[in-house]
Amino acid sequence: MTVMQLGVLFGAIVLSVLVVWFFFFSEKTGARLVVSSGVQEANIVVKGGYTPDVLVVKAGQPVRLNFNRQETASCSEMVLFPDFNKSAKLPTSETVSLEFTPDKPGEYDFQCQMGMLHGKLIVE
Ligand SMILES: [Cu+2]
Repeated sequence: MTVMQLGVLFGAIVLSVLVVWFFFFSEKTGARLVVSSGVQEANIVVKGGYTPDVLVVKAGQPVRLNFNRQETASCSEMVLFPDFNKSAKLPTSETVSLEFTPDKPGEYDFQCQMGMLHGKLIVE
């Protein structure tokens, strides 16, 4: 192997370690939302649960959550944010956006209408 090949190999190993670390790390701490033009936005897949199910946002900035329900089970056809008085019907295979601005830091649960699926919004 040349020095060049070794360098590439080493780079690839470092990169995969970082990727693995990122996934494990982000799973524990929740997905931090991407801020684009002042709106904190996240795409959430609804399928037997919410993915991601922990969202970390900043207080005082608008949040936009795009729910995409990929199942027909009636359990998940509504999503509720009781603390923000927000709810939405989620038709299968459609993306439904919920927008609100959390102004107080804290932990807020969201759930399906029966309270069987759970997620958490952490406002910092
Ligand atoms: Cu349910």
